[in-house]
Parts: sequence; structure tokens; C-alpha cells
Amino acid sequence: MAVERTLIVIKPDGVKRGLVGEVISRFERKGFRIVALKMLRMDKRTAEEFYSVHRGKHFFSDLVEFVTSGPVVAMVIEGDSAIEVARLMIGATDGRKAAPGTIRGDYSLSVQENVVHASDSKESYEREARILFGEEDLA
Ligand code: IDP
Ligand code: MG
Repeated sequence: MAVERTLIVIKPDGVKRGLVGEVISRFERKGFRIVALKMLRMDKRTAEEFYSVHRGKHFFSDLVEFVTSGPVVAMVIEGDSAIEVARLMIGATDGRKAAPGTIRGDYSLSVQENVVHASDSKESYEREARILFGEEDLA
């Protein structure tokens, strides 16, 4: 058993649609512990930094516009194999193709507006969590 942390972000579509409780509840019921949780609004610079691996891709500017279009809810959760398990729970990127039972599979019909973000590796988690949270939040 490897206890890990990962970053979950409920994107502006999820917040606008009233899915905050639903998404948090799924991770809690799975057995994860919430380490830190906050609502915030990403500015353009933060969003560009957060999604910097996608800079230059055709969807980058739309993605930055989308993720800055309203508040998001960010949380760090902790539990066994958190990174891999959270990715399984959110499902494939494209909500139209994500398996039913996953968050995206149950709540999204879009490749862009797909409700939720979860870090895809330990390195991504460490980089992304540092953008949205301070050291003191994660102590
Ligand atoms: P992921 O969120 O499943 O890790 P990534 O490929 O890392 O998917 O893409 C980051 C985010 O960019 C996606 O969650 C989605 O919001 C958006 N995105 C990805 N591919 C496309 C696309 O082809 N068109 C529009 N938006 C996209
Ligand atoms: Mg990704």
C-alpha cells in the first residue's frame, strides 16, 4: 500500500452545474481523506501555467478561457494509490467516451467541459498542487 496525494479540480462547468457536492462525495465515499479544499478563480496567468504542458495545442486558448470563466473548487486528497485511483474515477478525457460510472462518463458530454481535473502523475501532482495551494495548506 502506497499512501499518495493527488490534486482534484472541479472545473467551472462542474461548479456552475451544482456538481461540487457530488464530486467531493464520490472521493470521500471511496475512502479518500480531504487534506485541503478551497474555491478560487484562476486568472489567465495561473491557468496558462497550470496547463503549460498543452501550450501550443489547438485547444490551449479555449481551455484557458474555459477554466478562467468562473470559480473552480480545488482539493488535495490522500489515500492508497490516490493518483491512479482518481484517474480511474474521473474517466477518459472526452465525456462522450468516458465509461458510465466515472465522473466524466456520468456528467459530461464534452471533451472540454469535462467537470473535473485530476493529476496524472506524482510529478504533475507536485507541480499542480504548488500552483493552487501553499506549503502551509498541505502540511
Ligand atoms: P485530462 O484532463 O484527461 O488529463 P488532457 O489531455 O491533459 O486531459 O487535457 C487537459 C484538458 O484540456 C481536458 O481535461 C479538457 O478540458 C481539455 N481538452 C483536452 N483535449 C481537448 C480537445 O481536443 N478539445 C478541447 N479541449 C480539450
Ligand atoms: Mg492531463
